[in-house]
Amino acid sequence: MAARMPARVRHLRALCWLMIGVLAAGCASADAPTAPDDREDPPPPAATAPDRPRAAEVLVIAEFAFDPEDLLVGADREQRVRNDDGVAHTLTAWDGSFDLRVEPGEQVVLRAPPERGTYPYACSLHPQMRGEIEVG
Ligand SMILES: [Cu+2]
Repeated sequence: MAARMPARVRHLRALCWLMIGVLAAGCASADAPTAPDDREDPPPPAATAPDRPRAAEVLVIAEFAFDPEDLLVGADREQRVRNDDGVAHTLTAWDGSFDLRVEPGEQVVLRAPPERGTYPYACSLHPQMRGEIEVG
């Protein structure tokens, strides 16, 4: 039967099947980007949550960082600061409210400013070392 069809009809039928195939492939590829496997996972909440200032019995300097980086301390209160590194560091407030040097292995007392507020500071010897003291 099919062998007796005119060549033009056979070509038309082949063209139809080809177009159906192309359309199906087009639909499949259009669906691909919305497939669940292609979605990016949302970032973990911890990565976006800013660090809150917290109180600490001792502010520890270790590996060229202040811990906690954001310290909560009462106005005019004494705050112990310990340097676990092998080099000296300072806590130098940007506004000059305090400037404390802590030798390697030493523990000292920092007197918090009497005024409430946020006091950013840095180590004057290693300016990339930064922290904040929240006086509340
Ligand atoms: Cu330092």
